[in-house]
Amino acid sequence: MFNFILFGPPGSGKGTQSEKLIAKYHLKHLSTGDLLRSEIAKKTPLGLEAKKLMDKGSLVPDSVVIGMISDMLDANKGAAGFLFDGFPRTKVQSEELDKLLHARNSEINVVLALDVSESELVKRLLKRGETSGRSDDVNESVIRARIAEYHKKTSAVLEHYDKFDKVIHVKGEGSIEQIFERLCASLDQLQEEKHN
Ligand code: B4P
Repeated sequence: MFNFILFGPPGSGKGTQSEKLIAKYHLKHLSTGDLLRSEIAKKTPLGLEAKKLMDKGSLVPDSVVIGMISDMLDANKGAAGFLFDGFPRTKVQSEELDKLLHARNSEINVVLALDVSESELVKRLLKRGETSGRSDDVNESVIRARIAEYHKKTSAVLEHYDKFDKVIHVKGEGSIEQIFERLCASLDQLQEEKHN
């Protein structure tokens, strides 16, 4: 099994690159953002609660997303591996993910971290907000709140995986294709090392 986390601040291109990476590497894509938006669209009690937090730029509670990921791991037992997109987003989520994978005789092989400047993040998200219908993208103050939440809580995920020497930084600016090639180069090298 080959599992990795595509990591980065809001708007760094995690969702965009995940679509391309799962097609190439045949992995199961687990995006907590997509799972939450699907709950919102279905107007479930969980979705209605999550929407209030997401609209403010806050993270939803750890227990909610950990439960979702645990269910998805159980529902996809035959997967060749998982691409985690937007999860984990806190130190607690990282520790719980490690436990969930360990219980399934697996682990995170690598964390690919997309590095993008704050001005570029804000520009991309405001642009997406013009067409996406996502309420967390239309307002610059909500976008800035999401970035602040990232610095406060999510950057700890990198420190966690750095301890195990599992983090590779990838330049997340340039064309979508250029960034995809950089990510593939890191993954191909790792998979080659794993097989030797
Ligand atoms: P997510 O759905 O994870 O989304 P994101 O952080 O906004 O974006 P992503 O990095 O995927 O950006 P994208 O590729 O789309 O989170 C949304 C919310 O859900 C969070 O704020 C939080 O409230 C909640 N949530 C999710 N997971 C959670 C968790 N684990 N715990 C707690 N709460 C959680 O790219 C953005 C835009 O840039 C797109 O329009 C794209 O076209 C454009 N773009 C991409 N690459 C580009 C490039 N190279 N050049 C120019 N534009 C580019």
